[in-house]
Amino acid sequence: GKEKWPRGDEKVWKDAMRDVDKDADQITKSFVNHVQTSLARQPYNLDNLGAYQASALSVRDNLLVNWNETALQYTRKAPKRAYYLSLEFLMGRTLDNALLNLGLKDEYAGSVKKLGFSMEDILEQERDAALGNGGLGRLAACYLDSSASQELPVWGYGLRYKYGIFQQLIDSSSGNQLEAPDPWLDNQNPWELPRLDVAYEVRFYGSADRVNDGTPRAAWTGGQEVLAIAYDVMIPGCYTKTTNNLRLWESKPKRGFDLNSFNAGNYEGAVESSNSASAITSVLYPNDHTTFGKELRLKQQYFWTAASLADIIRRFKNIGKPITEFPDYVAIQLNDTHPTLAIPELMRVLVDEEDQPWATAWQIVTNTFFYTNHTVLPEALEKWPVPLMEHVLPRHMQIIYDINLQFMQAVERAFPGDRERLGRMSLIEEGFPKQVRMAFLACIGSRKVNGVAELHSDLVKTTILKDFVEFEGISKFGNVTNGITPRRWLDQCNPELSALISRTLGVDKAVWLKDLHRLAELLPQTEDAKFRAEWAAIKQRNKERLAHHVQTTLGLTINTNAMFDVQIKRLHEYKRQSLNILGVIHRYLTLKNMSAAEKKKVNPKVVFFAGKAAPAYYIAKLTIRLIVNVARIINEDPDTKDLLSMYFLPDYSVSLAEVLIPASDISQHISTAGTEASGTSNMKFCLNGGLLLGTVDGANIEIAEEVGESNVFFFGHLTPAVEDLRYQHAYHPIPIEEKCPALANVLNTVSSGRFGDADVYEPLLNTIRQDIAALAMVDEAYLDRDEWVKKSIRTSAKMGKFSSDRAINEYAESYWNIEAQHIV
Ligand code: HBZ
Repeated sequence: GKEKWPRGDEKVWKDAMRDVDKDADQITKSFVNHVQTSLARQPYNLDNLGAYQASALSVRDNLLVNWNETALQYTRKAPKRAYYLSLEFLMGRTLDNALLNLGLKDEYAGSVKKLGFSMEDILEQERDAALGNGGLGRLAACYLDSSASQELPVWGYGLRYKYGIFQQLIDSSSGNQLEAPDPWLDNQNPWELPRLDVAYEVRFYGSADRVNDGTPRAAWTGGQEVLAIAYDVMIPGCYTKTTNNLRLWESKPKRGFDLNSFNAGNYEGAVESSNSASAITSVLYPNDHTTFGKELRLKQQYFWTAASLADIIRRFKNIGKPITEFPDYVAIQLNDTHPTLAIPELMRVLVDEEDQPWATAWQIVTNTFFYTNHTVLPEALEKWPVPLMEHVLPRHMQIIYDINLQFMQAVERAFPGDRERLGRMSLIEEGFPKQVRMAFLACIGSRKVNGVAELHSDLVKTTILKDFVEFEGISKFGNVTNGITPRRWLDQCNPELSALISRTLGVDKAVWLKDLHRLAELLPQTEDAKFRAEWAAIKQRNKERLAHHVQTTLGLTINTNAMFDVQIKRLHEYKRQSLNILGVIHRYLTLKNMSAAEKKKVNPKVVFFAGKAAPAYYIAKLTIRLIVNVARIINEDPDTKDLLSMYFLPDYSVSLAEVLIPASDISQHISTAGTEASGTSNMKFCLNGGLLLGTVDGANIEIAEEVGESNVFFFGHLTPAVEDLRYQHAYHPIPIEEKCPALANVLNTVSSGRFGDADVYEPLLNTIRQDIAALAMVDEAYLDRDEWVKKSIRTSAKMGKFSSDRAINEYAESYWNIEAQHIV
């Protein structure tokens, strides 16, 4: 039928527009006001996107009050603050989170309903802020949420990329991944406040000349100067006034264009420098766990660290304390080595601009920074070629050489004559070209260093930073096991489960969402059949919600009576999606050989994959292609399709995760032992009552410790065994036909070309080991549904440890030495 305009109750619209009804609720008034004034639109042509924008602007007004108050009180009280420097913040959507944190979700839902809209439709309009690749970027977002919720004075600093992580498309004929840009700012972003008044100049190239006046000073001149402009994003805490800030920098040319070239008629030359300045923050690099040594990436890193430090120093100076007290007021957390240039940059500012002696400056630096390592994979450790550094950042290269000289002398004093050790520990790796080892610089320039799960932190201490532990002492090296925010990853993504938990615990969600250990009070309920039925019914409805989403977005019909088996993460060899896919093929071939009677005993299963491959990562892209093409055959096969199907959901994102995670019965975290530093989606699945199929790696180990080994499905080697196999050449493979004929059959089937491309997939077939048995155990366990639901409840109930509130409090207390500030 024809749509009626305005939507909703005409009188409500009119009263709010004319402001005649003085009692009309504030939310409705502010929504309507934004429609008229901010958006300059009329009620009769307002669509869902407009309604989203009006809601966002109205919610933003609420946040701004708290945000201003928070900033004011931090300035007045001048407590020590912490700054989280991260090149990535994978925030996802904001509106729902802001509404829940403000406690206004029901009120807003009521208002927009009267005006003819549904909150659900409005929420769907928002584009994800996808300024990150994966776990590292999402962790930064969870930590901002927890900092504000714990009332901690923590600000984030990052880059305002014009384009976030690429959009992933799957080519329908080949099954290959295609990449498209993510123009996330095209619809305007109501959540950011441009601060054109907050701007810093950042220099590149030029030359650095020592002053030679008996001080260590140098003058850095010439080259290119660009402007960093601040954009602020409000970070509300959960049920608190505290609203922190995430400051993102945009690069701009210092002048519109070069007047000399312009006047000489060289118009292209005139805009060239302007384009090169804007290019710095144009796009997020889509590589995780590889480094490319690209000049633009180096410029991003320096641009961001220089602007952030200048801003932090200016704020510190407003307190009026001597610069030597900097570390008493400022802690800076380095999220991986990406911001390591902040170390030589602070040295440069202290020595060249503040005229501090070298030793004083180094003392300040090493009491200010903290470094978190997120990987021990050698290919992921950042190294910058010395010639590139000398070209782009000549003064910083001098400073790094000076730091290294002093450092090498100290190592020599501690281990006289140990030349090999000096070579191993030098900040400069010999070779053609020489390279700067950023993890070593981050380590020696920081107060403390930590890994992100117990096993990973042990590996950091015993492998990549072993020499540094011997030199600097073990107490500098710690662990902070990662966490996730239960606000987004339970309350927001699984509202029914959240409501059941609140009812069962007999408290408002505000209580347990900020004290997640209280979930343990659910444990006695495992024996209550009625509770189990409710728990299982919610899982079922979440599966139907996912199926509905896939139906409407992809047009695919999913069997919701099946077990949902989910693996969603970046595509990477070490994460072994290949192992999962081969397990699926094995199941397919087994089903093909079964009699009708045998098939009756099999529980149906749907396997979901999602994740992006770095655009230049050949094997990762090949894995996607294999998944898509195997799915095509399996999902069409009348012999098996009721019992097994498989889907690759394109364009994985935070928003898609919010639909997938609550729907999972079992999820796969099957990295080679010792390679996945922590993993964080493993925590999200378990919090939502999904069981875990995993290897003895990362945070899987600590999850198993909490929930009990009988509630998780573990398989594979332990880390030391993997290390032995890999490094002591102790691995003598037994022919696969002898060890496992069924597996041999799987491998042979892929090689045979049954799914196309006979030999293209060969490189993939090497990683498969022995998860077939673990999959069989999962199937068997799922047959006893009552026991399965008990495992599900026990898992969720024991996830208290993995709240990012716990993690952020560990950083605040044991690392940054900052205190909560209650905003009144
Ligand atoms: O950080 C991940 C780890 O792989 C994962 O185990 C851990 O849970 C998570 C949070 O600590 N690391 C990443 O996500 N790393 C990156 O995304 C990355 C991005 C750019 C790089 C290197 C790595 O240059």
